[in-house]
Amino acid sequence: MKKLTKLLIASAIAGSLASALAADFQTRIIRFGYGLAEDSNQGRAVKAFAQDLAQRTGGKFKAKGFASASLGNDNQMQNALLGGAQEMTVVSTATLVGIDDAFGIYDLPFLFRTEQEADAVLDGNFGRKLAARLEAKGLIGLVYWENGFRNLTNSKHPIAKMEDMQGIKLRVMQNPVYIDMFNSFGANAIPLAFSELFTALESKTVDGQENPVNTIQSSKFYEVQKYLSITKHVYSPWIVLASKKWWDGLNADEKKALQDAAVVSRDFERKDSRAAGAQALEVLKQKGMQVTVLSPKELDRMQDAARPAIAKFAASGHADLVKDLQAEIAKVRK
Ligand code: TK8
Repeated sequence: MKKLTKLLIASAIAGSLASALAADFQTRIIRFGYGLAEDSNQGRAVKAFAQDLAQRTGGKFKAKGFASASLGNDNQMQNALLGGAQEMTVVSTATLVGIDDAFGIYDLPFLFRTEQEADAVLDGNFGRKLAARLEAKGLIGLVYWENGFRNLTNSKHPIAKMEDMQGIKLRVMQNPVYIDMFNSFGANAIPLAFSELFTALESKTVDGQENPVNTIQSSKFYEVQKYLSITKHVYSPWIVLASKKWWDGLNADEKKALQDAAVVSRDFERKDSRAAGAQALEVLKQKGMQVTVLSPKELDRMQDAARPAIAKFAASGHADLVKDLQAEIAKVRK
């Protein structure tokens, strides 16, 4: 290598090191709680976030993951963030309705057809505007991760059509859109925190639940659920949150490092979740689950049955929001 090139490279490295050093980072411990097992797409992405953040801050920011709702379920963690007792979490957007009921919007059935549509809307104006509403409530919405398309499991019998849901006690998230949707399908919807779900399935307090295949695998629901129905009734996002109380005490460099690491974790998580999701169905079959794929005709019938749930959500002060979202989806579909 020529001397000059060497010199230029050396000074470029020194330059970027200098700017990393010039950035102002305090030593910070970040308690990052989440609901799924450490060995899950959520757990892997929390690790990726912590690693990237440590690198960016010269080791000053230490994010520590707390798996399996050990700091509390989604709602409890949101409250801990509001009070400043916990710095970060990742929760289902559906569980935010207690703080801002507009977050029921993503749970309207059969909105998104592909992950790419969801990415475009969530990362675009619509998703960012909705996340920004949380700031006034005391939460900083950093990025959306993929929970994924939700499917149905139960321990009673195969569900191949809507009528098969009659009388099934089905756990849903603590969110009125889910309760209305599954009641309109004919199931008996029972809201329950995710952290109590395995035990409820095991003790047959509930017969079934609905979640993406990744979660059915990482939460070992195949041990207590025989039948899996591929319905993809909702594309479910997770949202990475920081406590505003804590956030307000950070300087601009620190906030930027968190935002940038969150984006890196988002891209990692979506890729990882999609790769894992492609394998999960085979794994679940090997574990003994019996898989039924619902026909497009049955899914259309479910979509029709759920229309009143959508109308009810729109009528509860969210008509414009529903219109905005439908317009955004139409735009990305073109
Ligand atoms: C994990 C939950 C979970 C969600 C649910 O804490 O509750 O069913 O899908 O991922 O957020």
